[in-house]
Amino acid sequence: MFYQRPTLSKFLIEHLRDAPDGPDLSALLIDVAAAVKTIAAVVAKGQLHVRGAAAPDRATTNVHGEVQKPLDVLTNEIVIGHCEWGGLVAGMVSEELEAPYELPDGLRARRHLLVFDPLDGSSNIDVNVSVGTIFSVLRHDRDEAPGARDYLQPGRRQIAAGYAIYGPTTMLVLSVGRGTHGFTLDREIGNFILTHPDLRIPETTSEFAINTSNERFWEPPVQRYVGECKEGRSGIRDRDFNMRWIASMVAEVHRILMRGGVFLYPRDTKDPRKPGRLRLLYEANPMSMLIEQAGGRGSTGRGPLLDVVPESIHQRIPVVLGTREEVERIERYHREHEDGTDRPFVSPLFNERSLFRPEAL
Ligand code: AFP
Repeated sequence: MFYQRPTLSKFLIEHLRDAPDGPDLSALLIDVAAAVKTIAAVVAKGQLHVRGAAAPDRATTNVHGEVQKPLDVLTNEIVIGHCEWGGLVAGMVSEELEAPYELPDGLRARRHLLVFDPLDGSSNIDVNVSVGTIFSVLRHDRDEAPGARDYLQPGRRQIAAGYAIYGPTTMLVLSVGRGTHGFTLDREIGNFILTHPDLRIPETTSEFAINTSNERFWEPPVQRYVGECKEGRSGIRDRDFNMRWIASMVAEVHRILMRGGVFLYPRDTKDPRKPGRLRLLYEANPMSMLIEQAGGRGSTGRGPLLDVVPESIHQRIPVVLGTREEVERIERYHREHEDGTDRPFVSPLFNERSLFRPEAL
């Protein structure tokens, strides 16, 4: 019967029964879920929420120099408020805070570090498009309070990762290292119900997601891959592709977990100081863990994302993730470009049948 489907709490008790620190990790993830429920209620109110309303005169900027929306600030406070009191975390890193958040001594515990982006895709808030919260849990094995260096662990060391997506339904998708599982918020009983156990990404896909307005800044391997997808059945891929771009990483990753696909936010020359737009610790790493636990692959384009050793807590990184065979093809294109064996993509405008042949110009 419907009321017998596992709740998040039951699922965590079963999956973490034998894990080191299992009960504490379960309790921390329940606190994160409580923060997600609060954020879902605030996001659903939109402009009706006193602090949700856009107040341009009170605009602030975050560590990345990006204008913070009131909800960016409020959701950050909500996550910290729900997760600092339980004596389960030693410290936190948030996209919205320049330095790691240090807990008051009485509240600090040894075990876990919580890293999160409280409101991903916030540029979509004003146009009522799905947004999300992304989180990652790392281990902290020292008695002393964590410093920034304690967070600089490769993604392979995550002990849990997940996201909430605030869409037509509010869902929580998470992994504790034994598969990727989806829970739907039943607002009537206020509980997350396991609705998508053991998510598996389909082996093949004909859907890619990238912001094509950056095309002129992409590196050749990415131009080659996307160009071949756009050529569809008239090119070497021999099938037509579909393109999506929601500008909300949580929504893109959710679509990939539900029906396959590949997401790219690659390194580009638009701002040579930035090796990509997305942040390693609280966007790329948790999403890569979820994707790999569901049978996909997360990559920088040149190698596994989860093996990258972070250099700073807000480090940016190129991201290519999704259906394994597509990500491996993109990695192969990067290798072929670097060893000079690639076949640069030539737009159909310049093929032998067109008037735009280079020698004809
Ligand atoms: P915001 O949180 O500032 O809206 O950025 C969202 C994001 O980090 C990620 O969720 C999107 O995939 C990506 O940026 C969208 O970037 P573009 O606006 O350059 O398309």
